[in-house]
Amino acid sequence: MYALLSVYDKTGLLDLAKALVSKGIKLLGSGGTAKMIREAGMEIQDVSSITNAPEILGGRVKTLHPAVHGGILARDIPSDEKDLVEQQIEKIDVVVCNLYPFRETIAKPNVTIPEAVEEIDIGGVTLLRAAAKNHARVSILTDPKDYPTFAEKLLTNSLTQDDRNQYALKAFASTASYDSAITDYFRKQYSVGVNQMTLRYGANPHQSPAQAYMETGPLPFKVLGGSPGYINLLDGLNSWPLVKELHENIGLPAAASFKHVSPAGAAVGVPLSELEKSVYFVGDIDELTPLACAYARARGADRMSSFGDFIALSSKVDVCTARIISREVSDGVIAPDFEPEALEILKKKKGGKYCILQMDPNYVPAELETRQVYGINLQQHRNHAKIDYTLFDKVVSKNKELPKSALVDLVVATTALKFTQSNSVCYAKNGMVVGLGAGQQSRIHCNRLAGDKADNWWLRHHPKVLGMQFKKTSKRPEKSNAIDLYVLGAVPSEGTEREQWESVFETIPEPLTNQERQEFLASLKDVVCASDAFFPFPDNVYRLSQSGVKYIAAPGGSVMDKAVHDTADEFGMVYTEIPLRLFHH
Ligand code: 93A
Repeated sequence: MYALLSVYDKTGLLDLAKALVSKGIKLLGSGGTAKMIREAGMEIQDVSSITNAPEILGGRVKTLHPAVHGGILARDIPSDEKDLVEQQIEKIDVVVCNLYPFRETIAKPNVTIPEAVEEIDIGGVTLLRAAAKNHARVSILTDPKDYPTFAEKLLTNSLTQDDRNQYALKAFASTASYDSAITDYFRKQYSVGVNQMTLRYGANPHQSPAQAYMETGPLPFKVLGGSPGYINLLDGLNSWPLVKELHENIGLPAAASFKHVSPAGAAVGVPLSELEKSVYFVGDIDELTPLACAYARARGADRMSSFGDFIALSSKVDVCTARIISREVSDGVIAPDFEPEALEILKKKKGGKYCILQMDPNYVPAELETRQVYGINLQQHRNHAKIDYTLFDKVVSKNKELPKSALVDLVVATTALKFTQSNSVCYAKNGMVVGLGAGQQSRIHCNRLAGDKADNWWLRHHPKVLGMQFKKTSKRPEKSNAIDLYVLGAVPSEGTEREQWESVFETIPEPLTNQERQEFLASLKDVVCASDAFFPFPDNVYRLSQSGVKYIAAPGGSVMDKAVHDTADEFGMVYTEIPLRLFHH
């Protein structure tokens, strides 16, 4: 019986060798390993004595030989036995191997590619793989921590097939992670900007290094301007499929305005009335393209949240859309293509640092997605649920009338939820998100947040808001802020905040009375609401009724489903039960 030992890390080697020898196992070793064991007074043959070939190429070829791999890979079957006899090869039952320190080498400062290359282990990986493949017979030890228990089991004749299975698994994992370290290194050497992109830092400035990369093939986007950060990519890669799916499923260009991996707004290119144009701060633009309509709506829904957004656009960016973007505070944009003049406009933003990503519209991500949390891999099938009109076929309320416009809004709201941090509830109208509650632990809190945002959105259509006289010098964010405080009824009656609020106006607006607010809110009608999971109690329906919601889409499954549906019936609402839960994290 033979054991082959070839280790870079020689920890525990001598004790293990002693155990093997005392069990009557003959030892074979590669150069340095054999030398150490021999010097400790134990008998060991050089690998070259069975290969009849010396180590060559400065050690690059030590154990790569049929006499070694035949001895490891042979099964206990007649044809393999016959081959071994013919070739005069002895079976090897134990392989002990760990690899050249590639990771440690590349971690050193200023290491050169030739230095790194020399640390790529070939023969050792082959030993590990061959022995792991033949674990039905061979024990493969790669972790010095396993030596003592192995020795113990060997000496007490208690080594089992399960032990060999576990050793093999460890060996496979060790070659896999070794290979991924090598791939990671060469991606950074040879494929910067193609397969790999180094990021300034991760979610926070103290989280570095950080990178984006593909396991195989190129990244599906090109950077046309700026340099994306980690959160930009999280936003971009969540908002892109949102607009892509909206465009595909509704047939209109779509836009999304993302902040912290949830939409602040999302919309399809439904034309804007003159009134809507002024609510969304685009009243000065005569002709809006469908894509510009989509972005004006996405950005206009919740201007406070959209400040510094990451934008996704489903079609080629035109000059009109680029002009709207150019005057807003924004971090970046992802789109399938850009008209040359539009690109020039965007490239001038943020002193040339505006992040512009061109997405490959034909890119299809892998079916399985894996992420790591606290060092643990979590894997799932990606959420490939299609959100089109047919999703809303099951109407459980008495009122079953679903006009086309409500269906469009249901697709918008539900698709937005698919890419919103849960829990989430979304109100939509006129092809756009008008209120979105994201990332709340309680559904009713989510719903209230979404409803309050929808109210805020609607109050911004009030004649008193539209008639506001701002100073020419007032900036767009200042106006958004002032309007927000005004419609919320949160403008203080005195003090510095009051003075600051007043300072943006040419003429100080009369306050919006409570009665005016209530009367105007009562005129909000035909709003759609979607929820990423069931409404557990009727309280949610009461909240919906206060913001003009008429159409609901939510999955069923609550013990209170009937009570929830009955409450919707009280308000004459149309309640569609969708067969999908849409949690997203
Ligand atoms: O350069 S190699 O890839 N060529 C080989 O044929 C080979 N066989 C074993 N490196 C090879 N090894 C590695 O040598 C082992 O993985 C181990 O890390 C190291 C042990 O060398 P030594 O016994 O000379 O210290």
